[in-house]
Amino acid sequence: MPVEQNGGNIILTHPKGASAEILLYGATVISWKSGSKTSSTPVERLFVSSKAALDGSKAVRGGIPVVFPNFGAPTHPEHSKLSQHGFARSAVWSFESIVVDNDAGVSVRLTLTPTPDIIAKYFRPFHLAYVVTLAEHQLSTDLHVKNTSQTTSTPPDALEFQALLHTYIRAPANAVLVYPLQGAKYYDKTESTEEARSQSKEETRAGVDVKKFTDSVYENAPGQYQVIWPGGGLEIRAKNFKDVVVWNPSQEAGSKLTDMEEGGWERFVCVEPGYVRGFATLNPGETWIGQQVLTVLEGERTQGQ
Ligand code: TA6
Repeated sequence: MPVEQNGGNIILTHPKGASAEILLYGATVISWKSGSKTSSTPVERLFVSSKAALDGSKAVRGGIPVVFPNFGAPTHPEHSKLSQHGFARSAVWSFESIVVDNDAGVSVRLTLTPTPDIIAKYFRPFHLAYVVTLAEHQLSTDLHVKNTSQTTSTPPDALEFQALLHTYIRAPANAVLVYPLQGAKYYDKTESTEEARSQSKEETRAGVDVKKFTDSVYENAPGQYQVIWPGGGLEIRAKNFKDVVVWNPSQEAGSKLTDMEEGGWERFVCVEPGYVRGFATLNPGETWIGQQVLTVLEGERTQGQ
């Protein structure tokens, strides 16, 4: 059965063995199991903390949380009542439809429109669609944002937002490297003062590691990334997500997260395509689509190998 709904979970199954599981809560992908070109045995590719709440009580610590309309603490006046990373990852989405179901793969579409809880904190009309597509060795997640305002004011009733896919990649944090960020401008959120955090730096490393507490926001990043470690790897291709965040809390910050399993920070790197520096703007009726395509790299030659 390529698509099954089990209560609040959607389970996708590929004819060649890959699978994915999505919580309607937050439209959070909580599992992606895939083989590779060198091994057909499906392996879990995402990290979800064993202490993560999967009952809808709080945002999932792991998988691919959807961040909208603000990244981090709110900075836009319209987002002032919202919590860190916005409401999309903590709202219950609707399973709208099966978009594709064939030998190449399976695709489902989830949607979110303003609920009373959202309206109480955020007044703008919007329509979100999230299309998750499972192929043999690939998982795509596309976020569609539409400004559904019917206002014909001048200036137009613009929707200003940030969006990011907070992807937790299962990988050995002491050995994983992220390419190609050398030369990219970034902001280091681990700096101890706001002044230092707001100063841009230039990435000098060919491969970015996360052997220490890392929380880096790369602006206008390449849009295609290789996340590799001895014996494994993923490629991330991003469209319209002009920035990318690389995060690992290490023990320093990870041990303070109540829903982070002991030592969990040793088993993942977050590489998060997003539009987080500045705000994307949509006039009434306009739609923006941010896409992330994850592809298993095992068995492929990659940078640094
Ligand atoms: O994407 C990195 C980040 O913004 C970090 O600063 C850290 O806060 C992380 O997200 C996790 O945020 P959360 O709200 O899920 O605990």
